[in-house]
Amino acid sequence: MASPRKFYNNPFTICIEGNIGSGKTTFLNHFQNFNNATILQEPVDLWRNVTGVNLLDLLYKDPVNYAFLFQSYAQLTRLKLHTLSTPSPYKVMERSIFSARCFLENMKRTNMIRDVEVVVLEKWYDWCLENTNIRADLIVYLRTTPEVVYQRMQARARKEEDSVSLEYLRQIHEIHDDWLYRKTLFSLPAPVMIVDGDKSLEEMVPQFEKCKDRILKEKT
Ligand code: DGT
Repeated sequence: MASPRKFYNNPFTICIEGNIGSGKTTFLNHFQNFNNATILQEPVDLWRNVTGVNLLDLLYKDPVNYAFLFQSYAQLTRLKLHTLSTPSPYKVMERSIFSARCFLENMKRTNMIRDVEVVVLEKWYDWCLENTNIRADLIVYLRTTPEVVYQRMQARARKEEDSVSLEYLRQIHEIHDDWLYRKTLFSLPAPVMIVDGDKSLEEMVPQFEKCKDRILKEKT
């Protein structure tokens, strides 16, 4: 009889962060060849279909009315991934509950969201951090130039992102940089490894190898 599969409640966790279109999904896919890793992509499809309602679309079409709702659902879906047990000792996640704060910060800076909505989301966030098992051991920051990700975003043409401007990508970039590059915004939940996300797909391969080495070093 086959022995029951072991599950890890507290796997070593790597979060891949970066602007919209910075190549997180592609980078994540390199981990398919990394033994013992469970790869968790961002739950964009869940956001696109909340019992038939496309929340991602509503976020961009009508941010004043839907930013809070979107943010609260994104936070929930991310929390579920953080707390998921994995069949392997490494968990590699696209974004994290931490990066949701970058978007919230931008909503605050641009007055897209009411003060009281920010308070509620931050209370949820604090509660989750204190009362659930959210682990992060390494953050990989795919640092990109806003103009480059703007072009990539236009090329992939995700229909919900029609209205996303270069200005918006610049704002999101600055906040990621404040957090992970200048390290002046939020506290860091884990060490940060910076990867040049402007590079081509082929040039990313050695970067990924470096990342693997760093992970093994951090784990020991
Ligand atoms: P990649 O693989 O680097 O190209 O990553 P993307 O662009 O597929 O994934 P991501 O997370 O940067 O963005 C997916 C879409 O969802 C994009 O339109 C931005 C939006 N998004 C993701 N997380 C949040 C969030 O917490 N708040 C808000 N307002 N938007 C978010």
